[in-house]
Amino acid sequence: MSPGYIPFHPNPSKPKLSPPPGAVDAHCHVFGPERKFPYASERKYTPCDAPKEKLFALRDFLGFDKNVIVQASCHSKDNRAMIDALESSAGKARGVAFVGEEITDAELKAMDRARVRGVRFNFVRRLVDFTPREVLDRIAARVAPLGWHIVVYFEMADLPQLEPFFTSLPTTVVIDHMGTPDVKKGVDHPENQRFHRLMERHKNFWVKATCPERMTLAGAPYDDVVPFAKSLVDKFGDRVIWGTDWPHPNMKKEAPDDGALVDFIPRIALSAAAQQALLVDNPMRLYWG
Ligand code: 0GY
Repeated sequence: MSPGYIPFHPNPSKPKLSPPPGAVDAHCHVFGPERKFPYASERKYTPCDAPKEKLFALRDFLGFDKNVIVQASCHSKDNRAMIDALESSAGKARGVAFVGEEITDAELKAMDRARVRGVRFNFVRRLVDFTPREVLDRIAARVAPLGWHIVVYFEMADLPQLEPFFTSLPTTVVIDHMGTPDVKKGVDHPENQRFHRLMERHKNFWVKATCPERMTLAGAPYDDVVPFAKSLVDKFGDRVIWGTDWPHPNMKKEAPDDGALVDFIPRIALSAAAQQALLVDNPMRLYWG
């Protein structure tokens, strides 16, 4: 583990919310175990192992049915731990990979058979090295015919420079972590409103109402993040998904209680219909359709 790295919560609470049958945790990761799936040499942090068995046990404990497992930067382009988890899930997991353009069409097809449904483009400088846009364009053009989408992770201050590229992508585009707003600026800040306009104008854009624990200044139960997440659910209710982000890499102060994260849901999706869309219908359309 990197010095100061905070492992996931050892003993999360049972959420008060019972998720609807078939609920999907649409953003989580598997890390290692290192002895079987070593971390990438180019990684920017070394996490604690967070293997598939622990993820599936958490899924069951929280009352969820399925997972979308997103490749994280600590495994870089070595997608084996993620794919191994998909293959052990009895159809209850889909994946999002991280690939370079050296990947062959045969490898992409094999990933598709393993139920990978997207690639992630990560623009967060503390996590990854820069990849030229032309390379990303070529990868996008190759995954589009598979029906895959592209997940983008960035910090909201960088949106103006990234937006032309995002809107040129030929696939569905899924935005990680609400576009990572700066909570202290507020929902009505031009930066966040620009992001809402992007979502309004481009119906191929989806968003994850995830990671209040990363953005909050107030801490749990994340009151200061509720308006950000709720406004996305209210406005884009048929293009928003939710996930735990377990095992929560790179937390600065403490590991979040996953039960408390689940109990954030009824504060952002107030009705049973909104929860059904957020947790079941939307992720099912995007990943199991
Ligand atoms: C996340 C967020 C983080 C890490 C990664 O790829 C990654 O390593 O995604 C982060 O540190 O913000 O999505 O879990």
